[in-house]
Parts: sequence; C-alpha cells; structure tokens
Amino acid sequence: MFSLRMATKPAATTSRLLSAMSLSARFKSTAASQGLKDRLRELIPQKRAEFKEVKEKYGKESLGEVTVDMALGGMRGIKGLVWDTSLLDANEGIRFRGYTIPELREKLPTVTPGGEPTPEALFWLLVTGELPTAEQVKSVSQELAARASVPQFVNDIIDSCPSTLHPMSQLALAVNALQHDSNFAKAYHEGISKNDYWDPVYEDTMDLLAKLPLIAARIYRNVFKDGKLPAIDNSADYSQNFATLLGFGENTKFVELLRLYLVIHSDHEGGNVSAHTTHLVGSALSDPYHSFAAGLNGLAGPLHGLANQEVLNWILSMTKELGTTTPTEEQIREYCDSTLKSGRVIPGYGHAVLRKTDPRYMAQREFALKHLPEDPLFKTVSNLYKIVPEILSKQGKIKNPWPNVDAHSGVLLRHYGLVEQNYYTVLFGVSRAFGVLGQLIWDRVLCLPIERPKSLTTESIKKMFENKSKL
Ligand code: HAX
Repeated sequence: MFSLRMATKPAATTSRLLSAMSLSARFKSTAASQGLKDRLRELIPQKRAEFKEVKEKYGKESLGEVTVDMALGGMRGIKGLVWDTSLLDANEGIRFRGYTIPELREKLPTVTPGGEPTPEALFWLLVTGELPTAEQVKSVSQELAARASVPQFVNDIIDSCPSTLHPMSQLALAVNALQHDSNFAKAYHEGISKNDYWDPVYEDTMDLLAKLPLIAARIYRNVFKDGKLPAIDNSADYSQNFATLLGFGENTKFVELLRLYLVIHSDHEGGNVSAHTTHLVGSALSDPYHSFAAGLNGLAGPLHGLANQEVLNWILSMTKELGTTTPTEEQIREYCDSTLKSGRVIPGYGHAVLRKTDPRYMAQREFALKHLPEDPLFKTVSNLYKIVPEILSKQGKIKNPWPNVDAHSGVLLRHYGLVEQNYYTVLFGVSRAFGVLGQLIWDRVLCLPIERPKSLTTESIKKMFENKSKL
C-alpha cells in the first residue's frame, strides 16, 4: 500500500507545474486512506466558509480583558488562540470535538467488545468532527501500519544514542530526523499554493503517526532491553502493534490500557505547552516533524508531561524511605509535608486550567478499580487522592489541589511490567501526536497566520500605569 502511494507521487518538477497539478494526484493515497482524507477534503469548503464568517461577523468583538497579572503570570486565561479539536472546561474537564471521555468510551468503536476505544478512532473524530464507523477506524489502522517503516538512517541515529540520553531527547531527535522525508517541506520549496498546504501536512501527519511506535519502541528496547524489535503486523490496530513492539503485546489488558492511554493523553485544547508549541512552530510553516519535535521538547518539562515520570519517582522514593509499599495515611501526610518544606511541588497535583479532578485521572482510576484493585501502589495512589488535596489546600496558594492525568498513569504501566519510569513521557508523546497534529492539519486548512503576540518590557508596563495612578 505504501509503495502504491509513493509511486503515484511524481518526481520534483518546476514550481509552476506543481501548482497547476492536482494535489489529489500528487498526494494520492491508498484505497484504505481514501476514507479519512476524502472526508476531510469534503469538509474543507464548509469549514473555511464558517471560519471566514466568524472573522467577518465577530472580528471586532472583544474576547476579554488582559490584565497585568495575566501578562506576568504565564498568559494564564488569555483567550488568544483557536483550537478546534478539543476544548477544556475548568470544572468539567476536556471535551474532544464536543465529547467527554466517558462519552468517547461509550461511543467510539472498539477492537474488543466492551473494550477501550482506539487512538485511530479518536483521530478520525478529531480530524472530521464525526464519530467513525468500525470500518473507517479499521482503514486508518491499516493505513498507519502500512506507513510504519522507518528509514535506516533514523534507526542508526537512535542506535547511536547513549542509553544515558533521556528517552524524550531520543524521541525528539528521531522525529527531527524524519523531517528528511517531509512532504510539506518539499512541496513548499516546489511552490505549492497556500490553499493546498493542508494536503502534504496531512500526509506528513499520517507518516509521522505511523512511524512513532517503531521509533518509540526502538528507544525502549535499546535503553532498557536487548535492542531487538519484532515486525509490525499489518492487520493489527495501532495500540496492539505498539504493545507488541514494546514487548507487552501478549497481555490483552496492557493492550487495552495502552488504547485508553493513547486516547486520553492526545489532546487538551491549545494552550498547554506541547500543544501551543507545536501550533506556534507550525505557524512559521515549519513542517509537522519540526513542529511536533518542538512540542515534544515542551512535553519533556517536569511541570508538563515529565510529571508522569516524576510522580512514580516520588511515590517509589516515599515507599522506599518508609520501607513499605502501603504507607499509612499519617506517613503519607508527613512525606507530603517534607516534600513541600523542601521547596518542591507534589507531582501529579494541580493544573493551570482545571479546577476539579482531571477526568483523565478518573478514567484511569476506573480502569484500575476494574482490573487491578488490589495493587498496593494503586492503593497508595488512592490514599494520596484522599490526603493531598487537603494538604495543598491548607497551604492557601494552589488554585487547584486535585490530581491531574499524571498522578495515575505510572502505577498502571508499572502494574503490567512497564517499570522504567524514565520512559513514561515517551508514551505521552506518542499520544499527544494525535491531538496536536490533528489540529495542525486544520491550522493549514484555515490558513492561520504566523503567530506573533505582542510583548512588553517591565519598564513599559510601569510607565503605562504610573501615569494613570498619578491622575
Ligand atoms: N505542589 C505544591 N505546590 C503547588 C502545586 C503542587 N502540586 N501546584 C501548584 N503549586 C503552587 C505553585 O508552585 C504556586 O506557588 P508559588 O505561588 O509559590 O509560585 C502556587 O501553588 C499557585 O500555583 P497555581 O496557580 O495553582 O498553578 P500554576 O497554574 O502556576 O501551575 C502546575 C500549574 C500544573 C504547573 C502546578 O500545579 C504544578 O507544578 N503541579 C505539579 C507538577 C504537575 O503535576 N504537572 C503536570 C500538570 C498536568 C500536565 O500538564 N500534564 O502533562
């Protein structure tokens, strides 16, 4: 299938010729891919018209005030970004194209009856705004499997990394290296018209999503195992393939967990560091590889995606220090106090937007209650849920004392034998690709411009308001 797609792409030619050439011919996909790409193509005129109408009708309306506190405080709450694939409500949590996580678990097609939805199904929803049929999901799974192979030089780059290089650095390195084959970069240099940018961005997105499991699993096997990888199974879904590559494919519960994990970590509206970075870099018309690699570097920060590694490190340090896997509530309280007294945060708690327990945490908790209720570390995670919010609230400064997605994920992965916590953010990265790249396609469909907010100096802010306060 992959070779058919490549064969339909003509060799480089002049820019004039290329802009005249039909894009559907240049980036013609396989029969399996027709579903998603063709549906996207059908939706584009209507969505472009809607976007234009909003701009024309409401362009001069105000979305709210920007205070000095907002400018000094990490742009918190400033509404200055369009992100159509998902929307975060402070109290309700995330909705993906209008659907909550429980609704997705109920409505998206699953591989096994009553099982978890797949990231392919979610991707269809993110890209089209429509719930896919099982058949449509299957076509995406097949297409991703067919596009999975990684160029040898990228494998060589990963293999040459020292095992002491953090897996997230290796992932960003490999994604940047895949840029070598970017359809968008090539088309841009050949003079593609702005209206057609979305097409090679779509192709890059599918290639990149497809290759992430092989890259991520290669990093895992090199750093923590014997470096050997099995082959991709063209008839399996994305998560089954990824689990097999990691060495956990036989465990059906782990595969279900991975499906859930890849769905819930994918998208969290546009303002978070990894999403915003991908979008920002993409706005310079950097291709999806460069844009997503930048987003991964943001995800690797301990206040963002690396928190999942930090949570497990912190819990394991606690159990080691206390000499028990089931610390009492009193022991947990004391450990939290000592963490806070030492000037550190309690990882996995708090959020810049959410003001209640993260529904992504609750989805994982439900999974744990169903599949591993007796796991001692899960019991500790449950006790933390009872104790930490109260401790943080008492401090009087945190805006949201409740657990976020990262407070739970490590314990689940560890239960099934994926015990190397330095690897956890890589799994988050693979999932995040589905959300931020889905939106990146729409950024180019809507021809969003280069992003360029205005900055001020501290001095200029002082001057602005000194004069006012003298009046
Ligand atoms: N433990 C201790 N103190 C915390 C805290 C925590 N978990 N969360 C926030 N605070 C503190 C802040 O450090 C800040 O203190 P100062 O005023 O002394 O600087 C104060 O409470 C107010 O912070 P906030 O306004 O409530 O939170 P922010 O929007 O500034 O930050 C963070 C949000 C998620 C970065 C923050 O809650 C945090 O550091 N949490 C721990 C790390 C973590 O779990 N990160 C993952 C977040 C979810 C995510 O992106 N996943 O990928």
